[in-house]
Amino acid sequence: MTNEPGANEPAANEEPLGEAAAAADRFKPYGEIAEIREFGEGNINATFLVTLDSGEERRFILQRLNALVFPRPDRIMRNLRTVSEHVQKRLKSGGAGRRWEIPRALPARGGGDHWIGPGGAFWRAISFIEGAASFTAIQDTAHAGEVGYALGMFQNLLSDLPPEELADTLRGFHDTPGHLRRYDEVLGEKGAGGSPEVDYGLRFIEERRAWAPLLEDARAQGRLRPRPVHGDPKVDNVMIDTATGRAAGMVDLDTVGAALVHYDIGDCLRSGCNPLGEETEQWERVAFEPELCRAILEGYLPLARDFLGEEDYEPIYDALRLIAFKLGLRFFTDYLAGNVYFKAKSAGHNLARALVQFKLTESIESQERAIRAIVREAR
Ligand code: GN1
Ligand code: MG
Repeated sequence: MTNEPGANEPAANEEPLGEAAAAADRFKPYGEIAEIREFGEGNINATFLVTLDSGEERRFILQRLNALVFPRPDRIMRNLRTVSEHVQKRLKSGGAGRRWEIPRALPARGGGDHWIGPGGAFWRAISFIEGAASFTAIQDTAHAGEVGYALGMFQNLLSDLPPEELADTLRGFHDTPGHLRRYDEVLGEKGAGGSPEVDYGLRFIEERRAWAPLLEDARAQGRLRPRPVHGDPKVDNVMIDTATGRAAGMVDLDTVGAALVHYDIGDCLRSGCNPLGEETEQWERVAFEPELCRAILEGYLPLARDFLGEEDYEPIYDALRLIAFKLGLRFFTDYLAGNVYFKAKSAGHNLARALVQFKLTESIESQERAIRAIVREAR
C-alpha cells in the first residue's frame, strides 16, 4: 500500500471543482455542460456527476483517481476494458436474462481514456447507469437478496476469464497480514493516545492477530485459488433499478482483480448485514443480522454454484469475520496515521468507522454457529 504523499497530489479532502470543470470539458462528447456536482460517498477518489445540455447520453461520471492509493491508474483502465469486453461477450451469448450493466470508460476528446490535469492528477470518465440508485446501507431482505444476486452475477460473468488477464491495481489490498504489518509500523512511529476507544481497538486487534492470516495461508498452500473478483462489493456499489427494485448492475471496478472470491463474499456480507451502515455514529448498537445474511446468500449462491467448489463453502464464515476485522484494522491504522488514506470529515472519523467494524466483528463472532448453519442451509 502506498501512503507516501506525492508531490503533485491535492490533499485528500480538497475538492477541486474548478479542475473538475476543465476535466469535464475534455470528456464531453457534444453539447455544453449544464451541471457538475459531487457525487456518491466514496472514501478514496473524487467523484462528480456531469450533466450535458443535449444529446443522447446526457449524464456521465467524472473521477479524479487518488494517486496515493492507486499509483497505477493505467492498470485500472486496462482492467475496466478487459472486464467490459468480457461481460459484453457473455451477455451477447445468453447473458443475464434481465437488465445488467457495468460502467464503461468514455473516450477523452482527442483520444485516450484519461486526462492529466495541470498538477498531474489523473481524470477519467465512465458511463452513468440511468434509472438506478444505490444505498449506503441495506434497506430490507428484498434489497439484501438483490445485493447477493448482483455479486453472484458479477462473479459468474467473469468466472471464465483467466484471472491472469486482470492486472493488480493495488498491491497488498487483500493481504491481512500485510495490513497488520502496516499497523505495527504506524503504531511504532506514531504511538496511540490512550482513550477508552483506542484502548479497545488496540486490544481487539491483539486478540485476533494470530488468526488473521488464515485465508492468505489457504491461498499460499493452494487450498483456495484466486479468481476474478470485484474487490469492493459493498451495498453502495450495487445499482438497484428504481422502477423494479431489482439489481441492475455493479459499479466501482477499480479493485477488480484476481483474488479469493471469499474476500468478495465476506465484504458483501459484512456490508449487507449491518443495517446501521458503516458510517453510523451509534457504533455500540451495531449488530450483524443473520436473516439478511440468509437473504444475501440465497441471492448469491444460485449464480455462484456454477463456479464454486466443495472446498469453498466452509471458509465463508471465516471470510466474513476476517473482512469485517480487516476493514476495522485499516480504518484504525489510518486514524493512528493521521487520516492519510480514507477521506475523513474529522480527526476521529476513521476511529468511529473502525469501532463500527470491530463491533460488527464481535456480533459475527457471537453468532458463529447460526451463521455457519445458514451457509449450510443456503447451499
Ligand atoms: C473504500 O472508496 P470506496 O468507498 O469505494 C475502500 C474499500 C473499503 C471501503 C469501505 C481502494 O472504498 O476497500 O471496503 O472504502 N477502497 C480502497 O467503505 O481502499
Ligand atoms: Mg471502491
